[in-house]
Amino acid sequence: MSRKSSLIKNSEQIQAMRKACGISSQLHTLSMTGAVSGLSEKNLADKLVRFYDTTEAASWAYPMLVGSGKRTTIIHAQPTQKKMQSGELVLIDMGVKCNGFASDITRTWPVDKKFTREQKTIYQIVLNAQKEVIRAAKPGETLTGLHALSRELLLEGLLRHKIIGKDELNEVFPHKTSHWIGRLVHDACPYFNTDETAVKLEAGMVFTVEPGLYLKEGYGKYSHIGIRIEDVVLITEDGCEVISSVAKEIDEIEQLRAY
Ligand SMILES: [Mn+2]
Repeated sequence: MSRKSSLIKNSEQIQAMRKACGISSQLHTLSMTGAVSGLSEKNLADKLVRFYDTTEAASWAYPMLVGSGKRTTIIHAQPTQKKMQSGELVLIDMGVKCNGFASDITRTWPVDKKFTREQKTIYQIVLNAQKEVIRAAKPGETLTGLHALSRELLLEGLLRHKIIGKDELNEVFPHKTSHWIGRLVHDACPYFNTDETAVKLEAGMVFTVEPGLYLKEGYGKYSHIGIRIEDVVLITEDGCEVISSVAKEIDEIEQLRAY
């Protein structure tokens, strides 16, 4: 099979990815419902494992990440015994596999019923970038181009709120916006052609859109806020379709948190 042909998924493969995304979406939605204050990250992960056992998922696509409080600023935080506390955020990056195909979804939500004002500000910057990138994803575009758009929007939002200087984006957004996804969560498909131009998006290609901001120490009232929002996107003939389906607007998340 050529490198290009594994980039473009057939209808059976897309069906498998829809199923994996559907189950993972249900798991994420479940994670957001119910009180978690005082539970550990591990307790929350265990709750998801129990629900996973009742689904038709074949396996996890990768080890689940659960970070709370300042651990949301760690890009790959494995769940620990740390207790989730009022005022903190929880970041969960989790996906299952079905019929050999992976999903990869991230959501960030408050331990409490509502986001704080500072959390909302950062969340809205990330969400805006994520939605704008999805709006721009269509045949002929490239992941390189979408990443540039994502960076531009994150920087503009942070500068508007005077949270970082214009040269500081790499410190708070140290990863790419997208990766291919398929049989593997990070599908080993090429990002560049042999002539070094970026691979152009075509109908049937599937990738993630996952901008994030990770504010560690030194950002004043915005310190210790880490937010990533990740969905799985399928390129269609004239645009794209988000095949993961979990609440991501602030009011939708707060409704789920209103246990
Ligand atoms: Mn990912």
